[in-house]
Amino acid sequence: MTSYPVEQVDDEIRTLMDDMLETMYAAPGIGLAAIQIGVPKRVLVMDVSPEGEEPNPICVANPEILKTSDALAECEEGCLSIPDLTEKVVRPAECRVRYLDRDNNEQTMNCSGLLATCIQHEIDHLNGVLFVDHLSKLKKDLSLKKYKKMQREKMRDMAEK
Ligand code: GNR
Ligand code: NI
Repeated sequence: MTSYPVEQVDDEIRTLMDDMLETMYAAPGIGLAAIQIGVPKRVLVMDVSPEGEEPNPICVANPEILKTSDALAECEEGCLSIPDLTEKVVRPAECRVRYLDRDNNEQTMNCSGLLATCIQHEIDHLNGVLFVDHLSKLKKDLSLKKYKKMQREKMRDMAEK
């Protein structure tokens, strides 16, 4: 259900982070939590740099949200673990996060915009929470129905070919 903290960021964790970045870029996605590749450790990677600009990979272990803004922001979220489904999710617009970087140094990062949305989405994964869990029961039920319908149609399309 919830992922385990790492003791420290050592070569094993750095290799995990590199594997995760490769998987994330290949998907493509803007973030990935270790549990999404079956590793229950509190590790995530992100890159929210716009397409065509310099890549900006961010590697994070043991993230802790220190503070969230009262101001909220709505973002159309998707998740590699729920293919093709997107829904609008409301979250704090800004947050401050403490974490261990790729070199095992403690860092504090102030996040806003897409980065704030993404890091909250990824930290949720470490706690076994998906973006649909932020929807009202009614919206979540509708969303699940929509997802199942899409999956059925995908399977049907595959069978036809
Ligand atoms: O690639 C992703 N895009 C995205 C868009 C809006 C809000 C969150 C995300 S994260 C997602 C990749 C993913 O599932 N990470 O866990
Ligand atoms: Ni996700």
